[in-house]
Amino acid sequence: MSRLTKGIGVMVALDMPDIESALHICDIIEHATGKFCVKVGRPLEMVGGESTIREICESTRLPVIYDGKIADVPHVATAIARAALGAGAAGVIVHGFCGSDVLRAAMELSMGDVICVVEMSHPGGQEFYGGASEELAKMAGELDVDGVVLPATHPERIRTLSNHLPEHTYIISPGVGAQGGTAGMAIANGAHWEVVGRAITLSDDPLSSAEGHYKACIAAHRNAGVP
Ligand code: NUP
Repeated sequence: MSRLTKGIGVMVALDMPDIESALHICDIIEHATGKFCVKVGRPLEMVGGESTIREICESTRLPVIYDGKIADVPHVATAIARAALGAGAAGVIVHGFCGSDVLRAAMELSMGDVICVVEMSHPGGQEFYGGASEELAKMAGELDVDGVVLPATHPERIRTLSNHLPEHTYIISPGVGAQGGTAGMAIANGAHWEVVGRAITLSDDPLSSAEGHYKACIAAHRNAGVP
């Protein structure tokens, strides 16, 4: 499976606890106008583990990211990452706070993208990350991870923290819609992929919601003149 690219797009978060609904959303998103990928979260993974990730990957042409928010010692972290990437995921999300050896071990698999959580989007994400995220961003940049997670709920943090990243690192940004982030704001502040879950998957019309979010991202990118 091809890795993610840096261009502007929407990553649709699949957190529903059943495969049929997830496949249905994938089918809709495949036919949407715009640049999209999907993200398999833990609630969906809990349904059938590795075989759920494999089924999603084999059923869609969209790139699939596994959001296990892997947070463990290197040999366990790599076992999880290996399973997800071996099942066809284009990349895995790994917590940065476990340290550089965990990220390095996942990168050494060379099986897909490694995306490092640098700062989280929920209110509690500000309690501890505030003091650590600059260091986490520097570490992610020095390791040259493929991508990082920065919060769409605090777009100004994207602008600040991206200063520590190499030019080619992509930024994915959750928190748009249900968590209060405005569509396009993360992109306007330097993100490349806005992560949108419930605002699309629970919408009465997921297709137009997805296309609307994509259009907002493109418009924000054009207006902001960010690279
Ligand atoms: O900091 C993070 N915040 C966050 O919401 C890091 C994440 N990976 N996510 C994920 O993004 C979360 O697990 C969910 O899959 C998605 C947001 O979904 P929603 O709030 O748009 O429904």
